Amino acid sequence: MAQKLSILMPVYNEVNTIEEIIRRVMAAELLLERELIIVDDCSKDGTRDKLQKINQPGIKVLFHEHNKGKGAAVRTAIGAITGDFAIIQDADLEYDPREYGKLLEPLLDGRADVVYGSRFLGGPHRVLYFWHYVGNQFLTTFSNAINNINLSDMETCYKAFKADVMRSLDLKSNRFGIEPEITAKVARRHCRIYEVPISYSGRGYEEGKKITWKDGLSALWCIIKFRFF
Ligand SMILES: Nc1nc2c(ncn2[C@@H]2O[C@H](COP(=O)(O)OP(=O)(O)O)[C@@H](O)[C@H]2O)c(=O)[nH]1
Ligand SMILES: [Mg+2]
Repeated sequence: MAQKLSILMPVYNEVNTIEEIIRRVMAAELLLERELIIVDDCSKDGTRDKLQKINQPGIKVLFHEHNKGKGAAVRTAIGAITGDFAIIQDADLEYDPREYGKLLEPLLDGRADVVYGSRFLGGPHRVLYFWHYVGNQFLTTFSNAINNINLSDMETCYKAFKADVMRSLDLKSNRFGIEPEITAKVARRHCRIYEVPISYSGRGYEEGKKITWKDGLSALWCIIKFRFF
């Protein structure tokens, strides 16, 4: 039987991009079968109405009754995985589904248990905020130091897994702590982690970016928490 990729999409207030990202995910060239699992995290901007109308084979839509955060949405999606591999896909247009093939390669040929798509390995990327870059580098370096690994982009959305590995992580974070939590757990289990360069079409705050310095601080706390507690 053909192998399948489960694409996990956490969504919160993405009315301007949701239709286009779904189109791109379903159109991306892929050697595997695919299923798209969308989790609406109680959007209030009309995204929910759009999602309620979806009735397309290969797309599952789940709804949270309250806003719980990206981590919670990813966890809900994990519960619905039926594929052999899984990847996290944000619902904005910052990451490009045409790169799934590249991300899956080390998983499909059996070298890797987990693959991170790195925005900092020379792929084309939009030039954006200095302090985001500094914050990203700091969080990645700190996480590397305490987990003894050498990632270049811990906070990337594009993390691809063998489905069993993803389920076994038993994730607990509800918000953006999900990224340090995944990283600490795959490092502690000595999963074989690969990185591949990806492109990054970052968006500005005027285009709907939501992450702030407070999320950076909470990520810092999560790095410590998931390593030591
Ligand atoms: N900010 C935020 N994003 C959420 C939440 N729940 C799900 N998401 C989704 O998680 C993904 C990452 O968030 P995003 O705001 O794009 O991060 P940013 O691009 O760094 O601002 C997006 O697909 C969001 O729609 C939530 O409670 N808050
Ligand atoms: Mg984003």
